Amino acid sequence: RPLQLTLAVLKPDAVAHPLVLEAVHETILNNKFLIVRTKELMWRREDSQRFYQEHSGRFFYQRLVEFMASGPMRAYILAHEDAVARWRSLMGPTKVYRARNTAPDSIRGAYGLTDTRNTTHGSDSVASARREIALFFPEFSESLWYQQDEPHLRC
Ligand code: DAT
Ligand code: MG
Repeated sequence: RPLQLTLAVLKPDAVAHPLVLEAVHETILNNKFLIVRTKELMWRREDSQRFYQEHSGRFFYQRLVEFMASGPMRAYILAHEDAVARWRSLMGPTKVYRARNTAPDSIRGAYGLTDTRNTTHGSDSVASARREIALFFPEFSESLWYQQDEPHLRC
């Protein structure tokens, strides 16, 4: 069956804690994702503003932008038959108290610190994934990957 791509990001709070970084990486491996690309990077505030422009004007926007540019992150392009929904489900809800109460075993339920410092990002649709992968991995060609790699990787 065809593989879907998503963008997963370990946010600065996760990368700052080696055990959290390792645990989230293990979660990726244990859930049969293919790691298509991975890199560590740090953003400027402008990168962060552009990535979260859909939230500009919300009360948490400045806080979010500052936090995402506050330290190194680790980004992954993940492939899976149901990559977008599967990764969102492993992450758990956005807000930390909801995550802890309704999905304590999810990534955010287990490791999220606050509503802002919530450990991971995951694209919320195939269209978002395409846009977000291009922002984190400008050198990656999704169309070339679907032509040259995906046919050999799908089951
Ligand atoms: P998600 O990251 O689950 O896709 P989102 O796209 O609604 O959630 O928001 C992006 C990020 O913004 C989120 O990971 C953390 C921050 N955020 C969202 N809602 C928030 C809130 N009510 N208070 C503080 N930060 C919030
Ligand atoms: Mg989102």
